[in-house]
Amino acid sequence: MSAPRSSRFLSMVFGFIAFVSLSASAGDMHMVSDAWVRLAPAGTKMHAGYLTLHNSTEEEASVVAADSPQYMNVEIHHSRIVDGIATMTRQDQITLAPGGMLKMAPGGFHLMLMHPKMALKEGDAVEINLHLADGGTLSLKAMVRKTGGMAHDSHSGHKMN
Ligand SMILES: [Cu+2]
Repeated sequence: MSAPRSSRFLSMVFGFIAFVSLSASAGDMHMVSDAWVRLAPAGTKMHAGYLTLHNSTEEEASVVAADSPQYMNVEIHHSRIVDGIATMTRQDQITLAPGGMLKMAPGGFHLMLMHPKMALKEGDAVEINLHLADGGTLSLKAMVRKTGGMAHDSHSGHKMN
């Protein structure tokens, strides 16, 4: 006698769970951690931002663009050493395999935050939006810090290609 009632209750519960997962935006299925922006001397026109991306979905995920209300322009860059000189090149996108992780760090991938609209000091939060290939957006805040805990870093010596 109570069976029909409990099965109806269960189907309501499962229906609710399905609704929640379907209504989650694409961006909710990815995670960003350890986001920070390197503190730069006043007047610096480009700041480097770093974060760790996790793709918790079962499909490839790509970040295709980024922006911030605090900067005129944001690009995805990759640093590397060419003939002993640190250079950085703009990337059209960053792609993560299913379940993949990418840690942006000095000397590798970074967000190039260009032409700040206001001065930043240590402890400030930078709002960053990452736009995904599937149309989703990841919004996050990155803290302004002096370093990311790495003692050796040649980022300041690099120049644009
Ligand atoms: Cu750069």
